[in-house]
Amino acid sequence: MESRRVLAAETPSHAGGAVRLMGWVSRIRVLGGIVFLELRDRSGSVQVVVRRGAPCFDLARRLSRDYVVAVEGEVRREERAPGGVEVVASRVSVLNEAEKPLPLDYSKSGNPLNLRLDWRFLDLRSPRSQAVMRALAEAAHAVREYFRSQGFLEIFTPKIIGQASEGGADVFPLVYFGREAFLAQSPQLYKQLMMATGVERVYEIGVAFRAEEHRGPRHLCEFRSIDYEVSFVKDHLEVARYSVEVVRRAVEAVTRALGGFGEMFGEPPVVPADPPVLNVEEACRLIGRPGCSMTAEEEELLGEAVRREYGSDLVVVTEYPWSDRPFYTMRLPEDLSKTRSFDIILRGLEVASGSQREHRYDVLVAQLKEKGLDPSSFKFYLDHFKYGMPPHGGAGIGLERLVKQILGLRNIREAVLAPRDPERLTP
Ligand code: AMO
Repeated sequence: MESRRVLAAETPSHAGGAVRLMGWVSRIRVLGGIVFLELRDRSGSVQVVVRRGAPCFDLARRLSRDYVVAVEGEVRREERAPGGVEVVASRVSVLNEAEKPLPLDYSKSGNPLNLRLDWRFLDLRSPRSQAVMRALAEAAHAVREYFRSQGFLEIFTPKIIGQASEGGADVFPLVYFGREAFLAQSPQLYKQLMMATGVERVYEIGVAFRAEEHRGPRHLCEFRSIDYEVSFVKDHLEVARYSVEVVRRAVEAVTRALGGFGEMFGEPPVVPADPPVLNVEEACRLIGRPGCSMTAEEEELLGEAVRREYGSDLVVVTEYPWSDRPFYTMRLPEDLSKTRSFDIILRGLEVASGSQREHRYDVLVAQLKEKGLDPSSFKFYLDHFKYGMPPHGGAGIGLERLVKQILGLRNIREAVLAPRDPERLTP
């Protein structure tokens, strides 16, 4: 008997030989004198049969779903079995039991999302939820590869910070040895700080915290943000190109890893290398709402219109009003009411937001004041702009939002291991 563990997906290559498998019982049927087990491990599943007369027959009959077992046996070709082989067991041992019934029948679709999230570890045993976790990992991996290939340095910025980077309202305060501190809403100030060091190109995939009272399907209080910052950019359009490429690479990687989308998810989004770019006014006209402010509903309408008009699921929207953007955003020199900013709308939802930054010290101080912020509390940040800060820009892309949109998930909570929202702090 071979003692090395073989994975379910490897069994066909062991046809005629002996194997040792370990995993979960994902199905069990007792038909006359035969017990059929479906054994699942990280690679997939394989059929195991236990015949009456085998020493482990009585034990196998008493197994139930989600028991953790080890099986030893011989691999036989069997046309009727999934994968074309089955393992005829000579030995079955129970590594751990599972209580019955399971609090969540994860083999069924249509379980309420809240129940799935309450029993997340069970939910994550389902092939669909495992595919979502895989998609997150593949997307993050592809993004890292992309940035590395473009000469970006990966950075690791602090998540406990002294001042709000995106404005005050959405920030989680905490007590830091008797002083007020916050959980970082984004690495914004730190990625800009790196531009003052001469590195020129940085990125981070890190956690970001938002104390937003949103309970809808698009927001989390803790999400993963893909951030980058790049020096010597001409304008926000040049900055946006990196975001488009990030989305393209993520779509490609996820599509490849999931082997197409099959029955689990709809079609992957269509993301051309050169997607449509519209300023806010043009976007509003396209959806027949001149003067609109690109609310979530208007983004959805825009998603549909762009698909119709340009055959693209991605659109870059530019020149958001100064009143809607943070203090660090550069304004259009010819019209100070607008900014050199952009959002990336994928299938009708914002997945990225960025801009060229204001790098001129005096203008930056004036912009802080205009936003009602106190420049003295931003001294550490402002200092970087006094001693040789190059022109630069960057963006933030929400990893969960991106995966939600790529897979066409209804709720962002499906695209995160353990969502944090105003109600949920466990698991
Ligand atoms: P912004 O606040 O628009 O920009 O965030 C950037 C991207 O992060 C994602 N995102 C969220 N995802 C889930 N839940 C949330 N509550 C949430 N909030 C934001 C979205 C969004 O497009 N510092 C700027 C970026 C920059 O200019 O570089 C920023 O944080 O996908």
